[in-house]
Amino acid sequence: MTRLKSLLLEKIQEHRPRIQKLTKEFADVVIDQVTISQTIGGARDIHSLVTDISYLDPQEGIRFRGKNIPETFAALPKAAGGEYPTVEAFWFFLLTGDIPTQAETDEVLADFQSRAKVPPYVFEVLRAMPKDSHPMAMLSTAVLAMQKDSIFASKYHETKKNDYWDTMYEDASNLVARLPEIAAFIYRLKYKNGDIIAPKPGLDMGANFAHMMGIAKPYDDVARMYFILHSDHESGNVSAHATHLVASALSDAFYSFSAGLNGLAGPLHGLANQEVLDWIMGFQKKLNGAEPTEENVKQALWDTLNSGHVIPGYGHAVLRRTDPRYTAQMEFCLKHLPNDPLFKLVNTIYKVAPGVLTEQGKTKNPWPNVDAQSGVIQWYYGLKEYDFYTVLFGVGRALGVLANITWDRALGYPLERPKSVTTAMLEEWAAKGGRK
Ligand code: CMX
Repeated sequence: MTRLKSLLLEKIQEHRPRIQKLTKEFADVVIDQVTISQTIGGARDIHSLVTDISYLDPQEGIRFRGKNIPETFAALPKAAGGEYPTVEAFWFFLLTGDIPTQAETDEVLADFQSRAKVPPYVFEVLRAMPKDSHPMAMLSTAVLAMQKDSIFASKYHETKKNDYWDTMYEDASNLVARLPEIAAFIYRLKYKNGDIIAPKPGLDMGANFAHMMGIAKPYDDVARMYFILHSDHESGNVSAHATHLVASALSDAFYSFSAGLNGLAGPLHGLANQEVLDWIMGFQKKLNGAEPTEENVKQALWDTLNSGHVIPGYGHAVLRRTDPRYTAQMEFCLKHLPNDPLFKLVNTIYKVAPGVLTEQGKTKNPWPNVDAQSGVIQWYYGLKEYDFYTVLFGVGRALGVLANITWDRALGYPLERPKSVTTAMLEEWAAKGGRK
């Protein structure tokens, strides 16, 4: 057993009594109440999910295992010659909450390499898809195609509930290890005439992804930063929640993560990174060569709002400030591409959009989220096919959601099944002033 897996088992055994105590001794303690507005309005802010892998504070932003983004980057072992930690080190940290040593990180790298064998039928399935399939549909299909090899599913009847986490961990690790090659394959198949670049043994995930994409340094660091930043945002967002929900039926990691990817592909969630670039391209086309200014950006933002559309990359269901994932990427841009025209335009939008959204008065959060900044970096390094951007988000998101469903099985979290009501019931409770 690897050090990661044995440490994970120790952590699981330590954690189980805490959940057992809460459910046995404190089952009826009330921690929340639900309003009609929350029931109709997408269950916003109802405290009904548990995870210890990340926590999202509306003001502070994300903490992974208790560490904010700068603390996470500072604490984890860096890639050789890189500025960012390896994805392998981060995976160890997400699963266990411990900072791995270099030796432990190297062991994850070796373990991933032994797992990173994408079955040939996945490439056949991808090649058979219509050429104009969206890259997210391709990624989700590739993940689902691998379900037939799920260890969790094949051993389900012979596995005791207490050990479900083990086969889930095996599937989750296999998936994480294979996703970069699948994503790079989709990219090269779709946009580079099928000129596929084979993986290179010995490289960490970020470096190998950059290699398979055919993009030179420092894209290896971009990939590491990008996958880590997009990994987890607690459990209520659509991709995490969809993955968790499907896994709660004891569906395996392939079924569950494919479902999560389908949610990530929506324009209000992960597809927003594509939408941001689409908005910028449309805006630049309208400018017809003129300089972007605060005035013409403001006008374009109002045009978008007045046409009934959202401003992509702005707003958030939980955050009430600039997303620290936006800030982390902005810092990268300030260091590596300070004079890039697209970066400058994104900064101009940042100056203007919060004011426009505040003046419009609808959104609870006028500040940018992760998607407002992420495409600029990809574009700068030559990845201009922006309908691919959500795939990058998906590869990163796998780390968080697959770590979560492994822990879901370890802690025996049950089938998720909220209760629905009818409109007439709500009307009756509204008239009585509550459900009495
Ligand atoms: N532009 C225009 N209107 C916006 C807006 C934006 N960026 N953000 C929110 N609003 C509107 C909502 O559409 C809603 O309008 P209605 O009352 O007409 O339905 C109103 O403001 C209130 O919404 P909210 O409570 O502030 O935000 P929600 O929790 O409902 O939605 C989100 C959150 C992210 C879907 C929304 O802010 C949005 O659509 N943003 C643009 C898309 C985007 O960037 N998504 C990516 C989020 C990060 C990620 O998951 O990747």
